[in-house]
Amino acid sequence: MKIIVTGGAGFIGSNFVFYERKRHPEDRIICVDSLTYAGNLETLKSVLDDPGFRFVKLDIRDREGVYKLFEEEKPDIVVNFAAESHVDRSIENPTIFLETNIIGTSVLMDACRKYGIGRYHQVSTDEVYGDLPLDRPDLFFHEDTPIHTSSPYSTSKASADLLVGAYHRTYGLPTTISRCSNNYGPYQFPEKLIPLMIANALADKPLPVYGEGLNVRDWLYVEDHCKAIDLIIRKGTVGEIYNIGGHNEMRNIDIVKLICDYLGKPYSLIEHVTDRKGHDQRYAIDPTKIHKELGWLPETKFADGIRKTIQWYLDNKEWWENIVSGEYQNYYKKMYGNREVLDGKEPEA
Ligand code: NAD
Ligand code: TDX
Repeated sequence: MKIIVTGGAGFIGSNFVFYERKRHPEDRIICVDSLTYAGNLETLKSVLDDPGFRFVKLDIRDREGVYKLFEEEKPDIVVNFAAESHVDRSIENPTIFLETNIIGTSVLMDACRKYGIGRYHQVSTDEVYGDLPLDRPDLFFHEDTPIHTSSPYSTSKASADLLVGAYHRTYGLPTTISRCSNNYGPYQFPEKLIPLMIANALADKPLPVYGEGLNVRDWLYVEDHCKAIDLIIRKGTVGEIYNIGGHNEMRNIDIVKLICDYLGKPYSLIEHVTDRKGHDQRYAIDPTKIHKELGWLPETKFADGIRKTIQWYLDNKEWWENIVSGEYQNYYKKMYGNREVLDGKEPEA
């Protein structure tokens, strides 16, 4: 089988490429990525010479380029990871989120209609459901929870999901959608909570926690997400949506403290700073459907996953130090320079 994986030079996409090459070496993977600030060819260096792998630098908004590739490769499956993925950036500049996440998705699906496809899979997010209140731990996101977005990022992802549903109903495109909770693991860009805190802690820099840090995220080890997508594209039912999550809810402040503990850094590095605008309170996925229908269960316990992740960042400093020493410095100043430090230092561990 030939599988086009878009966004394969990013965090989850690259982990998916590695998972597929190992799990299904008989399949051919064509990775499409325009290498934005978040894409890194260095990440894919272990597979670049693999005969079952091809890298194509291409923007999913480039209709002509995408059609040409489909004509050449005649893929059986498309898995679309390519996206602008950082909520804070979407608050600064929504336009690119609409262009890549919505228009890009429509270009890919038009190519699937034109050249034919066995499956188009859209990698979506739990953020399309909006948030849950902190004082209702009994509530979870189900596949039929109404879409109710908060940020330009989540709105662009929800719009793409609606478009996928429309292409399925209107044109009969064989689609599936997965909506996953927060991922962590190797190769995550250091703008995201866990790698940002690891990188800052190692440099003894302040750890900027938005507001009180009481917001809750449901963390899943990236390989478990990859395994779920692999099951959906091979065994999932066309037209369906699958929630993916590990029932592993944690408050941001507790994650940051845990990273301090692992690295032997003092909690006094923690700085509570101005909150994210429109900050979602709590995400919590009910993954019953994918468990019952496809037998998926997360395999990596958080204690193991976070240990492996921190160790990966310690062992692969060159990978992220290259990133944080470049353009990222300007991003960091712009994003964090104007955030006020709020009162209240953390007591020592
Ligand atoms: P990422 O930002 O690390 O990677 C995105 C990749 O897409 C990069 O390699 C980038 O170069 C590429 N890309 C961006 N615009 C492109 C374009 N126009 N054409 C071609 N390539 C382009 O993101 P990630 O965290 O790996 O997320 C991957 C997908 O999973 C996204 O669709 C995201 O919405 C979704 N998701 C992420 C999480 C999470 O916790 N990170 C959770 C649920 C869902
Ligand atoms: O410096 C920070 N300080 C902080 O307190 C950063 C970067 C984040 N936070 C908080 C905001 C969130 O409550 O940590 C939490 C996690 O933030 P992010 O890592 O930016 O992730 P989130 O906004 O939850 O979105 C992620 O999960 C869903 C991904 O980035 C999305 O692509 C995915 O769809």
